[in-house]
Amino acid sequence: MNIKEALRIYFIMGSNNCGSHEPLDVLQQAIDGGITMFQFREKGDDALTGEAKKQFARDCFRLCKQANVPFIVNDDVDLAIEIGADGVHVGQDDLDAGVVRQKLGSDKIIGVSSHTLQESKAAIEAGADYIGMGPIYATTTKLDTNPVAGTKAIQETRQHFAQFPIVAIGGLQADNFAPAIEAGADGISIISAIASAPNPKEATEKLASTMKEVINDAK
Ligand code: 3NM
Repeated sequence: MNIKEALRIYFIMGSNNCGSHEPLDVLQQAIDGGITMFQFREKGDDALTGEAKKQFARDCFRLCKQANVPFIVNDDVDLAIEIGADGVHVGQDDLDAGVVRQKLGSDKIIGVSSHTLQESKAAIEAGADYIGMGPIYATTTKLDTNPVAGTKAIQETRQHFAQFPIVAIGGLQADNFAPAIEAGADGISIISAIASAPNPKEATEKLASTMKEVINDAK
């Protein structure tokens, strides 16, 4: 798998991100609209737990598998191993990437959230396959984010690691993500611009077509 291409339109979702829409329908629409990777992130208020969480993860994984969309689990390494997910994403307060690598083995994808060049270096040394950097803009989707970072940390990480896969996150939408790509990100991670859109498929198509234009312009 080409990780940089998989990061282009990286949709993140949990059952509590979808408003009145049915979460599996939102995911199917996002897949039909052209997402390139999916992260199962069942966290925060009203998140599913136990068997219900596991069943929802399996249902999301099935939709992703049918479409060849890589399926990454946020934080819950045991769940990822149990269902055979393609990888795990961890934050700075979660398990260390090196420990996750030992548990998952060499052929799974590991992503790490990073906010600074220092954190990026540590994640890369620990064996991460990609890093997620943000929040680029203000977001109301995750309440405990770091302060808004803009694109400076991405630029610094890109200067030190010319080829390492980086995805931007936080408040990104079709009309504002270009600066993150211009700063060196390979793609965008999105929750609300897809999950809260009136039409998730159309919203994804718009993100994907804008991404093509931005990448061509950045060349
Ligand atoms: N992590 P939206 S920001 C899950 O900065 C997450 O590390 C962030 O949601 C970070 O696309 C964020 O709706 C939420 O802004 C992204």
